[in-house]
Amino acid sequence: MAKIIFYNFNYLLLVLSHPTSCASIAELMSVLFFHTMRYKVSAPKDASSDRFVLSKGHAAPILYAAWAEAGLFPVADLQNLRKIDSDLEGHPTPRLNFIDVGTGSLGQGLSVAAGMAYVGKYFDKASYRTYCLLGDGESAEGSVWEALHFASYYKLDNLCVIFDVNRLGQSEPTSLQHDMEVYRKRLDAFGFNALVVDGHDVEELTKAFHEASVTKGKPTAIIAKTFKGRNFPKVEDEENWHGKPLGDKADATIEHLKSLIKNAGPLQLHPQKPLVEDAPATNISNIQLSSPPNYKLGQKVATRESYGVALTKIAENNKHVIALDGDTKNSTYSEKIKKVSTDRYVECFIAEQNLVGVAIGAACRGRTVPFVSTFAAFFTRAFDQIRMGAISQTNVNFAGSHCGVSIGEDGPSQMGLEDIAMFRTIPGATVFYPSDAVSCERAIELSANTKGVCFIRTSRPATAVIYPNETVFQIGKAHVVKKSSKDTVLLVGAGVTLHEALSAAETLEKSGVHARVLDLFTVKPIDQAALVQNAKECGGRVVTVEDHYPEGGIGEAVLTALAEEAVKVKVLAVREVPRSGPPTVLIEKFGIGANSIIGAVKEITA
Ligand SMILES: Cc1ncc(C[n+]2csc(CCOP(=O)(O)OP(=O)(O)O)c2C)c(N)n1
Ligand SMILES: *[C@@H]1O[C@H](CO)[C@@H](O)[C@H](O)[C@H]1NC(C)=O
Ligand SMILES: *[C@@H]1O[C@H](CO)[C@@H](O)[C@H](O)[C@H]1NC(C)=O
Ligand SMILES: *[C@@H]1O[C@H](CO)[C@@H](O)[C@H](O)[C@H]1NC(C)=O
Repeated sequence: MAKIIFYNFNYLLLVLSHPTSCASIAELMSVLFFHTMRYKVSAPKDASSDRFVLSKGHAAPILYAAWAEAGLFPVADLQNLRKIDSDLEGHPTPRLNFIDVGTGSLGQGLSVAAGMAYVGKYFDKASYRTYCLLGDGESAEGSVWEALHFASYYKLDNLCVIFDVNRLGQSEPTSLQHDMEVYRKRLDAFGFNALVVDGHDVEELTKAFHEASVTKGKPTAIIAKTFKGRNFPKVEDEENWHGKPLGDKADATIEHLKSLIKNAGPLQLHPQKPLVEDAPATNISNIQLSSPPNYKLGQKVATRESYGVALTKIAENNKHVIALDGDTKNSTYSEKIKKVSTDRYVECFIAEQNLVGVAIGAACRGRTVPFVSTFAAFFTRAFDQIRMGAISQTNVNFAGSHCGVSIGEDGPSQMGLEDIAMFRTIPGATVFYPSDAVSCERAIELSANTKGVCFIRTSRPATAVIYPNETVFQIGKAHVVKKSSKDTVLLVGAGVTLHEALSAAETLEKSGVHARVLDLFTVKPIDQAALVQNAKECGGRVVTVEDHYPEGGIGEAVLTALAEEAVKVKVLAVREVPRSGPPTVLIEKFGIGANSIIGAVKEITA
């Protein structure tokens, strides 16, 4: 076989960015891109093409060089690497038309790849394969092992994981260095077809990738023994070269590499196997509830339960809607989707980082509309994945249940009290906080059709239905749920606290104080116009109340919206670590119940 290493990665790239991390995978990338993988250069994100996730995203230059070599864009463009006006950024992002997800926060790519492979095998039932390349240092991340567990449990034989065992990390050698047998045993124990190969031997690599493609019932792990800075004289396998340009060594290194090139290229996708175009067409636009909300005013329903009802309804309407959960499906009510079909539910077990990564992978190329759920509190441990989801331009919907002290007896470890703040920081995110079953169903429907990260915060206690079935909801549009011409204070709540505000307003009315009550529906984007207008109509007096810590929550969102107005705002929120107890007792004890609201109103109207 012709030696097909491409060293176009291009002399310039040796001077910039992470040359040694690229050099260890030159043969791997050559074999993958010019022998093993099937893809269309004319349509890099074609539904039927093989997927490739470079989990060690800092090796971006070689990935860019591979696509340039394949003919997607001129090799000369590589010279724009890391420039402000170039999409060839320091780490890959979907600003580039050949990138599915952003990588570079290490340890996340394999979860995403596992999500893609799950979709390929069980939803698309198509021939495309998924490849994921990781660093050995990176493999110390726990999320990698969560993903390996998921991939083998679901027998993702269309997934091939490649470990670039180049012995070195950033600041020192990796813990296992070149102990290939330890890697092999671990991957074997995790249920993989574990193959140790010489990562610089092209022929061995092509054979291993072939074996991976014919191995059924389990995923394959190619554990490649490599050398960091391969073929860079006096740099190969040496410490202190991570992420460094070669400086005055560059010219000599380039000359040396040129002398090694056996096939000057350009390389053809040859002998590439033909693409099997068997991924079905998908249509994920205009997803609707299969039937409108059907509740009676005053009926008591928990929003977590109406989440399950709505999920089922949109799943009936569109076969690409799927649900994923981390073993909390009978608490979040995501299990209701199983009534449509058990296949539409993906159990990800108690591994929330992987849960989120799998959902991001499942959403890629518009193959599915994922709804991922767990307790709102547990999404915090996947914040890095969620943050990277924004960079990945993901369209994942997150449903966080069991928010706040209103969950009651289970105590503070189970209470989501930071989740609004967390999701509000995500660029472009939509944060829904429905207060009854009707608005919750509409939130789910809107979420399914809204680009970017969507978060739906649901509550555990059953609360009264306050909206007629036919009420129309829009993102960024608040609803005034109690109002008179004599209002002297505006109460802003959501979820359980909206009901506390309503109850406070009724009590206050008896003593002649009229309070208006506003339901934000979405905390982000927030309905600034409605807040300004209603605050003014209520004499500039506002009380916000939320089942969340004050930092980054509803109060701060309202304060920001009203910052330029002549208003006075009192913020009621949970201000200390709460404890176990009955929900109604906790709501009052931690200062967000009707009595606390009445107290705040008396102070602000005094
Ligand atoms: C979560 C995370 N932690 C730390 C870093 C910083 N970092 C970037 S590359 C690197 C070393 C990676 O070593 P390895 O996975 O072995 O890749 P190599 O460059 O050696 O191929 C580190 C620590 C990061 N990008 N992400
Ligand atoms: C996709 O489905 C929606 C809802 O059924 C429909 O309105 C739309 O026309 C469909 N789009 C295509 C391209 O088929
Ligand atoms: C969830 O289901 C299990 C198994 O049926 C049951 O034991 C458990 O009590 C349920 N949990 C909740 C919160 O409903
Ligand atoms: C909602 O619809 C159901 C069934 O159509 C009906 O029984 C109920 O009264 C309606 N509720 C409201 C608030 O209109």
